[in-house]
Amino acid sequence: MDAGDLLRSVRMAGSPAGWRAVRSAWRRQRIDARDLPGRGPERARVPGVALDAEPMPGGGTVRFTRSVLQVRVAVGGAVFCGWDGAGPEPSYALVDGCPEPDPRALLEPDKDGWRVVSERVTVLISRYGAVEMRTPGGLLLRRELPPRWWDPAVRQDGAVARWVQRSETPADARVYGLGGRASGPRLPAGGYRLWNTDPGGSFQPGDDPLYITMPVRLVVSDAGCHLVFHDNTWDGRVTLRDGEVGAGSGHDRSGGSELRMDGGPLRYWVVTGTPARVLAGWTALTGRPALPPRWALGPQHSRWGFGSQEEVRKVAAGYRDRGLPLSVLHLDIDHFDAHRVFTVDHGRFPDLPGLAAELAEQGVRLVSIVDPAVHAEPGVAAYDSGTAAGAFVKDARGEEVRGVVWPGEAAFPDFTNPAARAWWGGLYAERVAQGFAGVWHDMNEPVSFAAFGDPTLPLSARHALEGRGGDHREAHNVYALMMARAGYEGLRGLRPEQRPFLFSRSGWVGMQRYGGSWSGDVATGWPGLRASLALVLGLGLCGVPYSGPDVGGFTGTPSPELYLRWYQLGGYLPFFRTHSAIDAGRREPWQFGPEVLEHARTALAERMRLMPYLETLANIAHRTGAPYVRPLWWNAPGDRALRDCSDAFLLGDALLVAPVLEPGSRSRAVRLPRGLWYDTVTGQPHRGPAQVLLDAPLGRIPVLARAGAVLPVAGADGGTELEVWAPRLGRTGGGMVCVGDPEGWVRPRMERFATRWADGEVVVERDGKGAGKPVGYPVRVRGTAV
Ligand code: NBV
Repeated sequence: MDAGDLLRSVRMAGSPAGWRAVRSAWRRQRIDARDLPGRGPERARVPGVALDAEPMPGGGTVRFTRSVLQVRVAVGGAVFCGWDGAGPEPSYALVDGCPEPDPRALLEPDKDGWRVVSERVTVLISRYGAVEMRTPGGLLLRRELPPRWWDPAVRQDGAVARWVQRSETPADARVYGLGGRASGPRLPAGGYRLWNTDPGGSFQPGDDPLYITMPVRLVVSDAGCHLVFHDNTWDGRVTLRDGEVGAGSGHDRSGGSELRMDGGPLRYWVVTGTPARVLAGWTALTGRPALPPRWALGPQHSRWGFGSQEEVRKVAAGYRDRGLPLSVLHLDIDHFDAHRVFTVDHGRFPDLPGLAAELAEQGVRLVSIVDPAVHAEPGVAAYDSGTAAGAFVKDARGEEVRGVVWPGEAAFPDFTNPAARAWWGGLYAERVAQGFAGVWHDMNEPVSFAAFGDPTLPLSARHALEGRGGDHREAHNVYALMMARAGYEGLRGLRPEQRPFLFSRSGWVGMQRYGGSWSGDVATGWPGLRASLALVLGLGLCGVPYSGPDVGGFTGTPSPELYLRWYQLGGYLPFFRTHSAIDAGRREPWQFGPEVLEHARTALAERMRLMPYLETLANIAHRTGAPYVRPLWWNAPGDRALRDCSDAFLLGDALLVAPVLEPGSRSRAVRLPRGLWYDTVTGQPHRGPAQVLLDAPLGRIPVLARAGAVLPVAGADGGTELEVWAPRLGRTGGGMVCVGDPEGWVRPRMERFATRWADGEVVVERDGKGAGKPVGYPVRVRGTAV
């Protein structure tokens, strides 16, 4: 315990809840001191020199004096490398296990070792165990240096080898990803921990780690893009070092990184290609993103502390009376009975099903928070049934592990146990019966309040890990992922005709299979606004495209200007929800004066107009893994200036959104990718690549449309129409429409459209499979010939 911890515990011991947190922290420490295997003496090891190699389908195995490396190219082009006998399975990340090997890729001798040549990537293995990934043209994408291990000198139960691996990337490479990080989306040089963590209170840029960490990096360089994923759920640390492009001297210093893990296998996947190809390959491996129901793309409002059914009704009426669209209201833990999950405080929420039905008539859904911790008190239904199902996490002696969360003393479901998942999924029947249309998973890092130390379960706590058995060191990072699986499968079983709506604060690789996420407790302030964009972009590049911030920030009260700028950004993000803490100010758009209300109304109207486009993007994400919200370099990864740009983004292929992230700004510089871009309000064309200064009055943020874009929007009568932005003279353009089943599973048709100039006019036609058929939508052409 350090001085800070001591202070925290003395402060906390002043209240009953605080005292419980002190006791819980002590308890956690005691259990770990008793049950966690010590590190003991360790011996360092490197692979040594290569002895021989054996080809296998997709690649082969190279044997070194003190280790062995397996390299295997899978169908689709992803490369797997596993050291020390690590294979691709078992894995929490892979959606369908390991894909088949590509039989055309074979290990063969090379001048200083071996190589595996495949369609998308060439893998070179040196005699000392360095592994290079090169483009088919021979350009270096990444070089992994020979790994190092620290093996336990004495074999003892639970003692594990730790490893470290350094890698090099080209000097101009930029790194993105690692889950949800508050600085970015381009990750600055520095250290990043791989341990899902509730930062406590709130966070800002620079706070790290946060709720979702993933050993996933997307690297963009002149040579090309690749994604590297170390399939290991243990705690670890990535250190990034910037490269230096030698100014004219030609001496570049390569960028680099070091990955240090506290245990678990040394195995990784590399996916190469254009950004779109990488995300397609990545989500083929780890699962395509779930398609949210249409209503989840509409405007949403939340608050911790509505406090009563009447208040919820009033908020809905507030929107309705002002003619503001509202799609979802979220109920936080204050609607539970004594903070117990799967219960209702019937005093303050006497008729939730009635409220849900009444709101549904107005087109408003209710979403419920769900926390994993169950009040450990006999007589509490979820506790009794969980105990009977043997679902709770136990310690090494077989005793239930207790923590402290909102309801007090709590037990934690072991979501890595299939039987516990099935039991938990069944509990959602109660939520469905209360009229909730979707769920919001919180506190699932998991959090157990602690006056000192890590606010989570003891590291020695036992987990089923699908029957393999292990402890919290291995299970921690996949706790929320498996809670999402339990919730998703539960909802699917309970309401098979509807697509589940689920979003989760914590998670890991593959969480997109079950739903989305949100920023968590982002601090109210201009830095928080910036962090909320970084999170959405970063998660999207890790395969999780549906997310958004607490609009207005979680804490305190934003200035009217900050609130409005947050609102304007949020309107273009997949998950658009205002939310705040119980002791924070309100977040209804009418709380900030008449001027803000009118501007928020404009933002809402644009959101509603873009609904068909957002639905199309949701379907594209679901089919291809391409996020709705993309960095500016998405179609131009070779443009170095765009790689550092963190203050604007592409919404699909058609729009470029440049939010205002600073107080007092009424204009802002926008870096444009190559091509012609129209200001969507003034219609003025701008040619990229360039940096342009655009007006950003309080009433709007700059949004540009790509010349030639065809996007579906809602027309005045609510029907879908095509908004077409004139291509450059002599050029063509196009777009897609994918609008279908709002809540069910009927797969919508993907309609493609092309646009071109003919006889001085812009014409639009069906393209692809539908070529020759009538367009079928009203068309509105915008932009002038340039
Ligand atoms: O359930 C209360 C809050 C919730 O409003 C917030 O969105 C979560 O991120 N929850 C955290 C727990 C309390 C945080 C102090």
